[in-house]
Amino acid sequence: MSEKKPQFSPSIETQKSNDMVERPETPGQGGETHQHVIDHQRMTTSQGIPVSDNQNSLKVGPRGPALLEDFHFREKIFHFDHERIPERVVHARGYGARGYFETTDAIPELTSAHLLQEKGRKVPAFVRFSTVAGNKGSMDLARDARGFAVKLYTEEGNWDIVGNNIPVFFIQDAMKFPDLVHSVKEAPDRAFPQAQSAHDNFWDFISLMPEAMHMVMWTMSDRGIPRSFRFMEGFGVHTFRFVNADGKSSFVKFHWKPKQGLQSVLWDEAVKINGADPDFHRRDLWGAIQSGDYPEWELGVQVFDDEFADKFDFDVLDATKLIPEEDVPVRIIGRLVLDSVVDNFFAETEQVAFCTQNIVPGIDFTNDPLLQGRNFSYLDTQIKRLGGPNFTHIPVNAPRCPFAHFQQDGHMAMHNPTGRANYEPNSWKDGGPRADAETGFKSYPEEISGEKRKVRAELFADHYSQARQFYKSQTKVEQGHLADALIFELSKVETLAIRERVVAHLPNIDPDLAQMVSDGLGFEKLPKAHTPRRDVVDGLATSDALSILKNGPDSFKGRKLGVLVTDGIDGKVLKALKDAVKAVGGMIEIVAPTIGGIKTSDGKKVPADQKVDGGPSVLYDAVAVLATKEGVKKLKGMHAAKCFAADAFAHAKFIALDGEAAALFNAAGVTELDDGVVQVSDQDSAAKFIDKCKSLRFWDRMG
Ligand code: HDE
Repeated sequence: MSEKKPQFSPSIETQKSNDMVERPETPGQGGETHQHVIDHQRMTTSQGIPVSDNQNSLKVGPRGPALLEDFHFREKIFHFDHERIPERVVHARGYGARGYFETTDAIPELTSAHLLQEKGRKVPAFVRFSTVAGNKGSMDLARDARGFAVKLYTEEGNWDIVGNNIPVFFIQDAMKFPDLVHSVKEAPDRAFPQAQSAHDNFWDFISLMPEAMHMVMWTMSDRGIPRSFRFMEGFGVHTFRFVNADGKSSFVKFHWKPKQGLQSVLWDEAVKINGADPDFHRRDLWGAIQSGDYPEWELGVQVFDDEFADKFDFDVLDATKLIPEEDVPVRIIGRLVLDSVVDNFFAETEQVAFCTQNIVPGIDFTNDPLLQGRNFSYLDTQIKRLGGPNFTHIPVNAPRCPFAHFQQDGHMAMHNPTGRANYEPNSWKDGGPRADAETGFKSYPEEISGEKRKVRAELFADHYSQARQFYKSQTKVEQGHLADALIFELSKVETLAIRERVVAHLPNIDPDLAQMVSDGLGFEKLPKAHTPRRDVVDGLATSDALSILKNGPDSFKGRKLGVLVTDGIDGKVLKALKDAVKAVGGMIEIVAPTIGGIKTSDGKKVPADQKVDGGPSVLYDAVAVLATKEGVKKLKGMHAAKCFAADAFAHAKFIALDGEAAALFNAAGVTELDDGVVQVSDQDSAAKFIDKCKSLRFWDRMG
């Protein structure tokens, strides 16, 4: 066989898109390759050695064997083999973005934190949202709490508020965290189920841990299935301290309030979104930021003193309890804006290392036993994941203010000190940094005494009162969702005794809820209620702040309309809808029988964003169907089109129709249309429809 020419040269398809440039060079011509370098840098190894061929390994002749001396090949494969770092043991699935925080109301009377001394002070921020239970590749719409972790690069160091979208937690003492997490994650023998709590292990654990009942009310409510990261609140959860310049301390709880309003999806939608677009939440955040619709949250603080803490019905150090906003109002002091996506997911989102112990002068911890355990845990996690003590050398974790210390060396040290002084005290002229008793971080000098014992404070034993308050604060629609969620989850539990043990907690929360769930599970009679360790505090005032539906948006801004269209429709109606959505800052996507799009009655081509089976109505906040008689005939033959209509209706969405579209709904089994379905024919009716959509759902349809 001739050795002169290689027998095989792989070709690279050159498909053009906006991101691509034409690459006329033909790679892979073995020894003959003459690599054209057109608008590209010359490829090198990581040692900087120029590469001549990136298609073929070094061989003896075209049919091998391969040679060990191919250092380029060896390095490339070696590096690839080491691309992964351990995923987070919890919150593995997450998505980050950059932005800034700005103080809008200075509070020097409460804290000496430099950032909060003056209105207008602004610092860079990095935020990572996440689910808790699922692995890194799991779907976004799992029923779960969401992580809401914020890193503020302040002038006095990094301040991390590592919170969730739910203001309370499942457990009271960090000692129980590994048990909680083991119970919710895949069972160790079978390695399923993934990213869900609807299984025996989780509910077994919960049924035996009544302290979790309050948080369970939250995760089973619509808070567990947010519409996107942009539409959820964030909470610091624990009680922290503010300390002012005079050393006076107050207690504080942190809240992030989305300017976009709160919004969640229905469970049936969540299940379908997970199939249609498992990246729904990350795609949403990416899309919003890329289109310039920057999501924004207000930072609110609930500040209270010892006197309030002493008279409050619950222990402020107990992370399974919240403080109702009606009791201690939330004062808005700043804004967080996310205005930039990351350059590289791994570099930033994967490597960002949040630590609850990252606080700055003016902020301090309390003795919340969950927080104290966390302060210990996060550093450990970072060392394990990032491989050594120098993770603050990674740009996303590095402070943006000057820093100086005598720590040195270790894996991957990037900035080592210069000069000979690497200890202190020393007498050298350039002797390095010194601690500053005046401005350095000082812990609040709280006086503490007590017996050294493994115990919990007595008030922690109230497990049901706030669960009841939460349930009672929901609208009827939300209460229905919560009951349905419990029924769904417990129906996935195979062991009857576990189902019964969970339901036996519910009468202590609300008898109607207990009965609904018991009936929904087909129990012949309601299991006998567990005896609470402490009497349930009845008559706690309901709190509107706890409901999502009472805190929705006041416009369709940031929401998405999906328009299913067919050939021959009136282009003016489509344009009217586009204009109306645009006018309020919403988004629109065209869904069509083929991705090639359609032609309107006046012959204009309208490209599609989605082929109908790739753009189900669950991906949209509201929908429109514009279809001719012929078009409806075609859609009727497409199962996905009928599902588009049937689901939109079943999910209580607002629906706009033009032409013969009603016939599609008929064919999909929706025989009676209601006030949530409107005809659009011009600018005016389109604008009215979009105005209606600001309530997001036509809940009357759900009875
Ligand atoms: Fe976490 N948690 N956690 N956690 N947590 C982690 O740290 C831990 C808890 C939260 O986007 C880990 O860097 C313990 C409560 C968020 O990177 C780990 C306890 C709340 C994130 C860890 C808790 C949270 C984490 C895993 C019980 C809400 C994601 C990866 C005492 C207030 C941060 C990592 C990100 C991540 C430990 C309880 C929120 C293992 C021991 C309560 C948002 O260190």
